[in-house]
Amino acid sequence: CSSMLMGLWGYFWLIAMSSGTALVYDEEMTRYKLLWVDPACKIEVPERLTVSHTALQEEGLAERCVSVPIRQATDAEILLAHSVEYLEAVKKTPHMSLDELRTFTQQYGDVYFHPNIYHCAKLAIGATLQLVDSVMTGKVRNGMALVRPPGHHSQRSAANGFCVFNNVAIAAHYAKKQYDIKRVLIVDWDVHHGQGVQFAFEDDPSVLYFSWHRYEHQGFWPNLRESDYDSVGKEKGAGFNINVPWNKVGMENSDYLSVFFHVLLPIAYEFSPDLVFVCAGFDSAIGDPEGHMCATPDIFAHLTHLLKSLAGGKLCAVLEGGYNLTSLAQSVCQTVQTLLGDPAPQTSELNGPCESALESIQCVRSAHKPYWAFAPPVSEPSTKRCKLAEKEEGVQAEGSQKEEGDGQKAEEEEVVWMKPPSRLAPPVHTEVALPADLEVPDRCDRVRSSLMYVMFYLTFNAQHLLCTVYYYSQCVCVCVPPQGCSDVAGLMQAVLCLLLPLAYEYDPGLVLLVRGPGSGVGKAAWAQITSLLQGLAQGHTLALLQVRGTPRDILNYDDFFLLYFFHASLLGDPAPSLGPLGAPLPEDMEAMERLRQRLQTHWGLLQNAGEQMIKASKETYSVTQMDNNILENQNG
Ligand code: X5A
Ligand code: ZN
Repeated sequence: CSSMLMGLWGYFWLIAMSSGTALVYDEEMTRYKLLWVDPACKIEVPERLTVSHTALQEEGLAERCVSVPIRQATDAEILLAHSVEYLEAVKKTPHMSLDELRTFTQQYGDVYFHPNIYHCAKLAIGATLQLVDSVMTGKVRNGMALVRPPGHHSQRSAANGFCVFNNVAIAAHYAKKQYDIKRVLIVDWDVHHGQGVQFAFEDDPSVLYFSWHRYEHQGFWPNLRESDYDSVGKEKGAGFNINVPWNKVGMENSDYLSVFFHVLLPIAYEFSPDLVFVCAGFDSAIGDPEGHMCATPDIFAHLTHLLKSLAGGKLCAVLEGGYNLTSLAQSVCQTVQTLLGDPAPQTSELNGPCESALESIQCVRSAHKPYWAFAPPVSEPSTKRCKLAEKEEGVQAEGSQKEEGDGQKAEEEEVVWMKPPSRLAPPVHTEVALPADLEVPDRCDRVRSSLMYVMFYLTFNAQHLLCTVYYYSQCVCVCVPPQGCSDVAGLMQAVLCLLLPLAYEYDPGLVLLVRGPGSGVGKAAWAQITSLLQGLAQGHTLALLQVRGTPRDILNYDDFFLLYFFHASLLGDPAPSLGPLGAPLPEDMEAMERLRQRLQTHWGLLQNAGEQMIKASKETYSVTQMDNNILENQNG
């Protein structure tokens, strides 16, 4: 019996998810540039690609990736997202004179053409499609395409914002057509709104588009009303477009993570995509002359890590913006290193999001409440606030104008930040302690440290273990699913909106994961929790699997499968998708919300609504009074 069961390790290894990370890049895409003077376009330079690729080589990351060749996109592929007229017009650009190119360019916003850009644009799409094929056929698990020109601003019949064709929109159509894919998630973490992607899928419930972007109450480019939080999608696609406007510059790591925990991840888990695209623009990182945000390059390791738990790990990252060459190169490395599976760096000094970010979070959550199973907001969200934002617009526009000016000054002053320290993966990834006569699973080492062995094998007692670990390592995060989460939807809600934010803010040095007998949590959910929590403590995780009876009783099918899921997710295998989640039970929802409210006074990352707005709706202010307060705050 024992040997038959142990043979199963091999069987599981065979059916296990594909491994490897693709890197799709070709120097040819550096061979076009701005040929005239245009302050709006001068930041989009060929070096953006070369510095990113060189950094990947210097960090030894490029050689660890599977190098996938690029190709040109066909007309049919371009037409998946563009009109014939537009394609035919762009086709003429390689033969145009400089003057003709300038005139052609002028009909679009913030973009430039070059005799070789049409060629590069076809390669950028082709590179993205090669990445999709590599991931979907199982040649690799995930990957990144380093491309120029970027894509997310380009529309059906228009170039825009340095973009000629919409690489990711075409790839999403392509993936749905070529492979049996029902749901695609596009996460656009570029600092600009990818309005081209929004327009492409606005009425399509099979593609969920998420974007955060510098907005400043419509004061920032592309200055669209449609970029605000209330553009939730149209008709059948209502609820499948998520816009998070940043109304102030200087957003930090905590603001980005807050939006992931309280907006994107709960919706993404409920949606359950079959494939994830990232519109990976790094102008949302510190030092960027466009974004003026303060999130550091290592945050992209965490954003990537959190997204890897979706769609069974099938993730395609495609470069969009990013104009500070130092910040760009570092951020690309953080992203690729996380795709490769190295533990994410420690995230110190996290706290609650700023007031402006909280307002945005509350607005998005209330706009999407009709479509997704959010916990009821703390207070009835303010139609008041929306009115207020409109009334404020005059004042705000001036305000943002001023900030824009300050921002430009800051750029000249040059922002500085620390280069992320190199991330070292320990030589042994996962050790397993099992009774001596049982074979350890593939790809694991048997625990060698006698301390660990004693802890696991002899005590087998959670209470005792806790004390021991606490004594030896000083930092412990104890993870207990809150009482009452009786279904997987409720459990995941608790993990995403309570456990993760709290754990990230606590910043443990070790994660201890205890699974008692009869925990009621299913195997796939355990795999999810195990994967997600590995973003903490540099991946240092101690999983304790308690089984009934003596250690030898582990030889029953159920425990064996559970052990398999545990060890696979500890090794970094993608957790299996849980499938679309329904709404948690109302009583679980209430219990979680009460807990969240109680804890948010101590843990800022648990907040999901603005201070002022909570006060406002509690005390039923008159609109005039609110206006006064806001004006006072602004003056103060
Ligand atoms: C891809 C991207 C930005 C265009 C900014 C124009 N485009 N002001 O980041
Ligand atoms: Zn951008």
